[in-house]
Amino acid sequence: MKKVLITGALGQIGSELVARLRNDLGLNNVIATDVRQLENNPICEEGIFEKLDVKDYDKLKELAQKYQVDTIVHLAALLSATAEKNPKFAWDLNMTGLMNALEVAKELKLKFFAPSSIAAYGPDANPDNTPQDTVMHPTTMYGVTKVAGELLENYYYLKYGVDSRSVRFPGLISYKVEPGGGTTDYAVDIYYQAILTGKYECYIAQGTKMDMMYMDDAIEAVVKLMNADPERLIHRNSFNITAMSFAPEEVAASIKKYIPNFEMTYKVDPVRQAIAESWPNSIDDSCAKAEWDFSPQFDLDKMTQEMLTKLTKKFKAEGKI
Ligand code: VAH
Repeated sequence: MKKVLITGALGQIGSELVARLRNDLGLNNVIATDVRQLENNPICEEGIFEKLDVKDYDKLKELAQKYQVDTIVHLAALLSATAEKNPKFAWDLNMTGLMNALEVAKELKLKFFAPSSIAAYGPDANPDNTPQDTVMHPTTMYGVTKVAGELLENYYYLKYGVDSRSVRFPGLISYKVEPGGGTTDYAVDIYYQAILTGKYECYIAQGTKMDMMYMDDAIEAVVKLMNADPERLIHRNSFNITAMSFAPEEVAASIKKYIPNFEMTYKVDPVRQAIAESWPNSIDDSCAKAEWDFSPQFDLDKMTQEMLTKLTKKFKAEGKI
């Protein structure tokens, strides 16, 4: 991975992966793309940025050739809650975009990464320590696109030799760019509100455990997998990875260690609660550890300290507190 084109560069993962790769590979070796362009945004202004709708195959191929990239990291997709509001559009964007990116990777002989998610599992998979290889019967459109995406990436590897790699991300927590339209977003919102208002009304019910990870561990996982020895990879698309599994009351308790007066209340959103309940409580990531040495560094309290410290600094700089 020496020169990379990233789609969805303005998203929660993309914005941090662009920053990391610009640092690791150099500004001229990262081509950040997104369907929108933002004013005063470092992703758009501190390196190479191109507007790109991933449903436009010709433009995607033109950019990959123009910049002579050796890798495509395809992140552009709708997340779970948004996809449930418009499932047909979600299928169209998620699958047309993925197919276009894989086709360009095939034609230009590029390395390829696109994320899957714990959403690829459904309610009939064992919910605790869910195995890497098991039944995959998701009941959300987002999950359907993730399972289909895994199968498509494996197909392009087996039939065309595309070096495609993928991880099943858990919920990702970060302070730089807020996620949009996810089910696990509560685990980000709670930190924002803990500092801004001292309370949070959670839309996910107490006791609802989901796998989660701090963004630094997620970014490190992508870089590590993409640089891993291909001879060691048995699974490819897509590796389970996780750092922790918690329910809302557990992240609230972690916050209270640093903000004792923090108050948590609940107003469950039935749609996102149903999505959350269809996903595992915890997944088994032993294959990622065995095949490419995945090793997360943040547990819940270390993440809470980091989030509260960095968000306090961010809000003070923005004059919000
Ligand atoms: C979502 N954050 O909530 C994403 C993720 C495992 C959850 O795929 O849709």
